[in-house]
Amino acid sequence: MKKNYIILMTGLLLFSTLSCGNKNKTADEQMKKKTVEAPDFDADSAYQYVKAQVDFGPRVPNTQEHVACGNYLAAQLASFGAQVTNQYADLTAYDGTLLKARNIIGSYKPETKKRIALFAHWDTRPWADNDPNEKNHHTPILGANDGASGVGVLLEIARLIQQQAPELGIDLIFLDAEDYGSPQFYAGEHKEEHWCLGAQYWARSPHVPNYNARFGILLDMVGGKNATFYREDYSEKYAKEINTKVFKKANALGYGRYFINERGSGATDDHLFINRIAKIPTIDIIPYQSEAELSSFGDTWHTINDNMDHIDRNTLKAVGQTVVEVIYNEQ
Ligand code: AHN
Ligand code: ZN
Repeated sequence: MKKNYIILMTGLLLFSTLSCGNKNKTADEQMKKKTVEAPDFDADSAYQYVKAQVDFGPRVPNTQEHVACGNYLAAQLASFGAQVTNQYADLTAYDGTLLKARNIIGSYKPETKKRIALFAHWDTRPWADNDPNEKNHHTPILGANDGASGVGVLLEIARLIQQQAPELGIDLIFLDAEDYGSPQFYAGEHKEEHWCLGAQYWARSPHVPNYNARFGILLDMVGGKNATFYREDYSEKYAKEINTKVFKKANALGYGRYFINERGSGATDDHLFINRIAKIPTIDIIPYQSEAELSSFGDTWHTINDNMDHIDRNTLKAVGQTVVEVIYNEQ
């Protein structure tokens, strides 16, 4: 009896102490804030959306597979209740090739000013130029991880948003022509501007004039087995607080073996141009594997092995659930 009384008193004391910092909020409002329950990210569903893209074959700009997959993605977003914007653009590649590019945007609560932008690239690389076998260097990759994984996670998030809307407006932005950067066998000059052409275009002319978002999250190669994500260096430079928010949340959810809360190296990726040009603080969730033999992005990166055999639902879940919890907890 006495013991229970002590526990009760301690509880009351703790409650009143915690309450002090929030004098303007009623207890009800505070309870409400704590119980924002984020929906459950279904990794099997996300996996199917990854596979559906890979089933089209490589999605290289200026090919019919690319057109077909673009149509599929726009139709999926529409079926999940998003307002879809197709942003078509003729973009010039490193070698002068004109790319018929298409950024595909799915917007929720488009009238709301408080927004979060989630990005992934949907095109795939025309060359497996990092393959151990030189014979494969001119073969297009399937891009199960490099491209499809991020988009698959975002399609699953679209499905969840239709069932239960988060408070903020959300834009799911599928960027094109990320991976047309000059191949390793190209004898000319290699520049970072050769990459991320769709992102550069969107950052200069967003789908909505004067578009802004509180922050952005880019997902790139988020489906690899035993992937480890570090605090990518450009993300740290431009959006440190977002990195902190995401890595804290991932670790609280028990995904600490995927999200290592340490500084990683920098990646020339879509978020770099979104930060520099659109000035939206945006992080990149991208793997870093120092021990990998072929690439620090993992052994299948830009090889013909970037296929469904190397996609792991557990990684999709860790990333997907973390992003879901982050976006549903923004007010
Ligand atoms: C480079 O660092 C050159 N590229 C990283 C961006 C990328 C390519 N993501 C997927 N493919
Ligand atoms: Zn790539």
